[in-house]
Amino acid sequence: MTHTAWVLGLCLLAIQPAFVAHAAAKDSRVEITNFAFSPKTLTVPAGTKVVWTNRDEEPHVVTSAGAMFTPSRALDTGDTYAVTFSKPGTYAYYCTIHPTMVGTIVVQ
Ligand SMILES: [Cu+2]
Repeated sequence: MTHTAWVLGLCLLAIQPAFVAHAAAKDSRVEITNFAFSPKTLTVPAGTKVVWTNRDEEPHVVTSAGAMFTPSRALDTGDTYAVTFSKPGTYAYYCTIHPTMVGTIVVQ
C-alpha cells in the first residue's frame, strides 16, 4: 500500500462517522411548489422533524386538520416551517389560504 492510499484510507475512516450521523438525523422535507405539497403524503418514523419549504412566489400556510399541531404563519418564498412528530398517527394538513392544497404526514 502506498503512503497516499494509506492516508486516503485514514481520511475515509475519519469522515465515515459523519456520513452515518447525517443519515441517522431524523428530519424529512416537504417542498411547497406549484400550489401543492410534495410529496403529498410523507411517511416517517416517530420522532421525525418534518420541514416544509415554500418554493412558490405565493405565501402558503401549513395548518393541521383537527389542530393536531401548531399551524405555521404565512410562509413567504424560501421560508421554512418545522414540526417534530413524536406520536404515531395520520396528520392531515392543508393551506388556509388555498384550502384545496392538502397533504398528509403518516407517522409510524
Ligand atoms: Cu397556499
